[in-house]
Amino acid sequence: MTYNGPFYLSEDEIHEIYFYSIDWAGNKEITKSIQIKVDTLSPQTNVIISGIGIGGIYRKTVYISLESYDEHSGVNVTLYNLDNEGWNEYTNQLVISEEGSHILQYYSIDNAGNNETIKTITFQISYN
Ligand SMILES: [Ca+2]
Repeated sequence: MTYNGPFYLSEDEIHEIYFYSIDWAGNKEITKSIQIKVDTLSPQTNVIISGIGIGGIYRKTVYISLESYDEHSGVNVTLYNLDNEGWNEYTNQLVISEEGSHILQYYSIDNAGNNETIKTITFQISYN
């Protein structure tokens, strides 16, 4: 194809573009290529909560894992905010043993800068 001006890549995938120029004398430049990743999809984060209890009320320590997945560009970071103490980067399983009601918010950002909508779960720890 002859280049006529800017063009759009809208499909979510890795695009490989090959290009070269030819001068008036017919000399062809070496073919070059660039890779362009298009990613419009937000990541998905799932919460895995484990502990002893039923119906969101736990009798002992609660363990929370956040598993994230992203199509195309991959997950850059997963963030969580436990009991409104502020946003932190998720790296390891969360261990919560303080009695009372808890609220956990979480979401991920992919390598293209797409933010997942913040998700929220609530649970309670009661030793009695
Ligand atoms: Ca994505």
